[in-house]
Amino acid sequence: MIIKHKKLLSWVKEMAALCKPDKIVWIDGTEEEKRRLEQEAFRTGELIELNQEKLPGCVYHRTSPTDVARTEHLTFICTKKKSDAGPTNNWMSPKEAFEKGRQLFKNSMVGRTMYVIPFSMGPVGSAFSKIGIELTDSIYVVLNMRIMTRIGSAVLERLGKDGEFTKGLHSKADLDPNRRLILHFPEENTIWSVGSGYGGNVLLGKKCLSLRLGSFLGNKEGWLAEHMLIMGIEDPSGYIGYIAAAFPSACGKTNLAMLIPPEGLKKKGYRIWTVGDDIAWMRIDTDGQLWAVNPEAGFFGVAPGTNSKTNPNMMAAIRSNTIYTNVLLKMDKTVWWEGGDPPVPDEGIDWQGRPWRPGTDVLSSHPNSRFTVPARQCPSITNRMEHHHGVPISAIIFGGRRARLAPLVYEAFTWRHGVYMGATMASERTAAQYGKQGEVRRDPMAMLPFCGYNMADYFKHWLQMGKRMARPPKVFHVNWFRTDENGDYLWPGFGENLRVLEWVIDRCRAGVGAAESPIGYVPRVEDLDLNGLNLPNGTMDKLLEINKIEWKEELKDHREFFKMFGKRLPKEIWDEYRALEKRLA
Ligand code: GTP
Ligand code: SPV
Ligand code: MN
Repeated sequence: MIIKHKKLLSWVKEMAALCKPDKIVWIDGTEEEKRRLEQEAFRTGELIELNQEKLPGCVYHRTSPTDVARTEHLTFICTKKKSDAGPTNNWMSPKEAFEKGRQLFKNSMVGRTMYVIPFSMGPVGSAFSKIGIELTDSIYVVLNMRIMTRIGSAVLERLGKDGEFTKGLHSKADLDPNRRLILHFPEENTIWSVGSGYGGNVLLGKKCLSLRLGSFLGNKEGWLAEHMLIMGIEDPSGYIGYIAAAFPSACGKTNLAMLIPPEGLKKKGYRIWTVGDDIAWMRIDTDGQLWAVNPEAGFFGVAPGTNSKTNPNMMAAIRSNTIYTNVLLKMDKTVWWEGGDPPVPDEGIDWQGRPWRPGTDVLSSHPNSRFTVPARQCPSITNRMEHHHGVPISAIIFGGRRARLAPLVYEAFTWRHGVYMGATMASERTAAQYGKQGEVRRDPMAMLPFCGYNMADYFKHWLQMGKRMARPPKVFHVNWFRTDENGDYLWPGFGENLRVLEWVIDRCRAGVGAAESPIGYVPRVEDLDLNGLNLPNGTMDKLLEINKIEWKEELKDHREFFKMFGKRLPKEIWDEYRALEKRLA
């Protein structure tokens, strides 16, 4: 391979001088290269080959037991001014961060190979795509990037002699959590990640580029980079309404994006088209509408809970060419996880490499164990995957895990109210990030861990986007996770969620009814198609209930949260706060 890009060459040289790899390999993205890398990883034990008859093209990987989720406390936004990172981000000055980083990267690749991965977020050659180069000492990372992004020679060609690219440097180093840092330099278009081998920390195209640097750029250039799934809902007339939905990590994006319609709705003629399951880049086009693309090419999905009932599309997708991480390895070299398809295996090797048998408290798979699979293998994948303009968005949906308070679904009165709804999102913490599980924390637009700049400015940007659109999407909030007195979910979720989306899409086309409440428009029970669902009497009332006393308590928390942004918080947010307060009075 002849590289014509001088800046790229000199940067690779400089980083190699720091990390001191034994050799440098440029990734071309071919099948032959993939086989070679797999063979090498099988030899070293970095990967285990799975049963090629039952799971063709599939491999297995275990991360270090102290390296199984994103580490938000070790993730930093390194802008010159601290105030530009804002109160919700960890901040370090670029000077200090580069110095600390250099110490950790120094000689980190001795005895290893440095792989140079050219990758494109979005179709190669689209004006909306972004190119990055990731330097890494991990074959696991190369093979994951190969699925999650578009990689190889075509990207380098597109970059030409002097194209712009994000400079990504990653080293596993010694995987010591005390020597781990995920550093973002939005002003330098640079990402440094060291000491981890876990997905979101090391697949630098994903959260680091597409969301943290992406959101920073979006604010500058007038577009949105969001932690959202994108899906099309084809109704009986053949019309496809597209929605973008933001739920925090491990709160149901992947599952919703590829749901199978329940029998009754299928008979009516409903069909789902999956566009993306984690990230949306959204722009206003000349038609004054919001259009969305999924910059990724694969799914990095949560394994536990995935089975042929909850997500048949995903089960079909992950039968081949899939990387499994931190799940149970069965004796026949296939895989299983908690909430996977029956039967529960009699024995296996657990995610930490120890013999496992059912019937004890020990989990076979880490709760944040995952699979990496090409999006094109999903039976419901849209044929618009390579379309540069993406899809037009009719509705934006926010949601979280709330055992109480938030009803099944409600609709914002206006875009501005919708921004307030997104800004006040909250959810119980899940296994996708370190920290106390189950604790409710505010997570605006599901972007708390991913917004690469001051969140007050982010709210302002959202408000301005609304003003620039001729017809902004309607905004909704959903909660699939409300529980009863015993802590059991009231709503069956998964495919049944389409009953709620039907109402959402019908609201966008101004057909179906709703009742006005202090927090927004809420469907009456008769506005939803519940045929065939057979929920116990009173369940729907509980799901749609709005408890004013609880909401007044919640409002206090909104206020506390917003206070941290001081004067930088847009006035419109306080206006919405007061309007809600009044409606609840
Ligand atoms: P990230 O990849 O971390 O961003 O997560 P995600 O938002 O894509 O979440 P995902 O769809 O992988 O779901 C996470 C967990 O929630 C899985 O264990 C699912 O089985 C469960 N889940 C998803 N949808 C529903 C639902 O509608 N109801 C219930 N009760 N659980 C759900
Ligand atoms: C998330 O945690 O939101 C994920 C998985 O999508 S990770 O890539 O690890 O961030
Ligand atoms: Mn995610």
